[in-house]
Amino acid sequence: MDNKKIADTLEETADLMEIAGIDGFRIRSYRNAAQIVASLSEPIVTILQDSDRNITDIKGIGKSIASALKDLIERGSFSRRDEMLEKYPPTALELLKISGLGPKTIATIHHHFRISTIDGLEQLCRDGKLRELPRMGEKLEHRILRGIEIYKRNAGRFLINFAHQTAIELVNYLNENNDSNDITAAGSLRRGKETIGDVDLLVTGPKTTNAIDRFVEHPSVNEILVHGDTKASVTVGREGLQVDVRALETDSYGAALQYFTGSKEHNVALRERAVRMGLRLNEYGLYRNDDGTKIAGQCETSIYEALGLSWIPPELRENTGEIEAAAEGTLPELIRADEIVADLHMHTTESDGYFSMNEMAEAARKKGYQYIAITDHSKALAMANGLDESRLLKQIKQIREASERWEDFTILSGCEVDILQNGKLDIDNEVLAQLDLVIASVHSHMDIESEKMTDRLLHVLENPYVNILGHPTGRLLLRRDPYVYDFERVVAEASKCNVHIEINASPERLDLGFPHLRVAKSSGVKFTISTDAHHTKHFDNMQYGVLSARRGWLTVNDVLNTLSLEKFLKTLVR
Ligand code: DGT
Ligand code: CA
Ligand code: CA
Ligand code: ZN
Repeated sequence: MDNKKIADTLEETADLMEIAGIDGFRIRSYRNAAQIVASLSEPIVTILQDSDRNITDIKGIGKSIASALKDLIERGSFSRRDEMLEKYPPTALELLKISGLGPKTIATIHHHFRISTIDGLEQLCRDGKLRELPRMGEKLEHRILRGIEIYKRNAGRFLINFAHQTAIELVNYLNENNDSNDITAAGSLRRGKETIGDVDLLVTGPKTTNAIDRFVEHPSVNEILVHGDTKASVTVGREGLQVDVRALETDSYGAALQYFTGSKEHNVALRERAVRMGLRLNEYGLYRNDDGTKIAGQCETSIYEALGLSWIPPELRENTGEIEAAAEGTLPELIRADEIVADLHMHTTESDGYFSMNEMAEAARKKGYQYIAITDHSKALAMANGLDESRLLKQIKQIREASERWEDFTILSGCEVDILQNGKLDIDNEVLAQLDLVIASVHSHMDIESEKMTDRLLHVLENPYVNILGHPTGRLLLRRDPYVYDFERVVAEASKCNVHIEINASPERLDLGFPHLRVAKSSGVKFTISTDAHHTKHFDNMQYGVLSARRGWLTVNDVLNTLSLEKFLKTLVR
């Protein structure tokens, strides 16, 4: 068992414990352990087998977790896990993925109806049986049915960070063989799409057959779907993500890369353009129709050029105007990850984060940032231990002091303030006035009518202390649809009164995303890209936020956390 698998198993057990209603502290210890194991650089197995070492020496691993880890490696399970699996079949875990359905409800439903599958639950709601239970009504049935609909619509899709990390692992593994093949990820992953159906790898070079044979032997491969000389298809991990590998001739690599990057809509439009020019485009190259001469194919740029276009960044290839812009030479110069100098949304142990303010700051500084903002939750979010006015004032003081330590790095005091149902904020204006930066976010009452949500958000913009609208549509990818409101009107107003729009880089949100970003950009509003980090490792999610921004055609001028601190602070003046 490798560390990732161990971490997954611990997480899964924690999920089951949650359904079983076991005390939160214990659950947290499993989740913490999962995080620790996942981030270890050395296999747990190696440490366990070394008689001179003790896994309890690892920070955060106590006695009971240590014994669970030992059992897990020896026999593939441990007593807590056995106990949970005896109570709840593994299908119950799937139920946790349904939005609007918490562990407690799942436990109650299981207790009364012995139901622990999605289909069973769907039937139960359709038959109107759930309302027979205390505190459960028609409304909950509808909410669950909607959750199931979203779940089924997204079944078989994966968050980008998971697909991306899987791709990196496989590419590195194939490169270890040193057979000088060239390996690239194409498809939706290369386009930076927020969710991924399957990973498409392309390999070219002298020994592609070796690569394909080696690929299907990777330890995380679950099932081999296809294994030929030039193509293999597998599923990996317990999640079952499909990965395709295709071997290609070097002289048609560019054409293949172009073709398999897609999107399909972009490819169709590009082929039509080729036809109008008396050319033929396919995955092998670009050919003249009259005599069949190949005029491009080895590199992608040459194909676009031969079609009278500048090279189009993959993130734009959705046939939403990029081909026309490439023909006119008006493609935007897209924002790059290395232009980001700050992260402006993060949580610490004061609310629901895993690290202290100082630990977060050190990590951000190490990453090369010039400044950050600490933005813990406010009091309305009680389950995240949100801060009230007096705790916030204390934190502001601590931040000012901590920030003094560095000449080349600044911590701004901020807060992710809750937007109440009536559009008011849950922290007094006198205290907001003391903060460097205020993010206002909706975390509750997301189901209200469009008109009411619009008014609610417009009301937020009237508060002179608000600087940024956090995760502006509230979507949770694969789980929860955006809340509904007059988006165009709200961003137009935000632009007018100098409130900025967040691109939340958490892979579960990527909010704003395409196509909202295009609408927002055309209103002239400015953006910040932030990770909403609850853990130092979440800082790495910035790359996905930048990809989203690129998919929204944003340039460095649209994104404010590319500015020096001095210039950035000026953009906060309302
Ligand atoms: P996904 O996997 O659902 O996240 O999205 P993609 O875009 O990666 O789609 P996938 O894996 O089915 O195919 C990869 C690329 O191959 C796709 O973006 C464009 C190209 N492709 C696949 N099928 C077709 C097709 O029928 N026509 C054209 N023009 N291109 C195709
Ligand atoms: Ca794909
Ligand atoms: Ca595919
Ligand atoms: Zn939030």
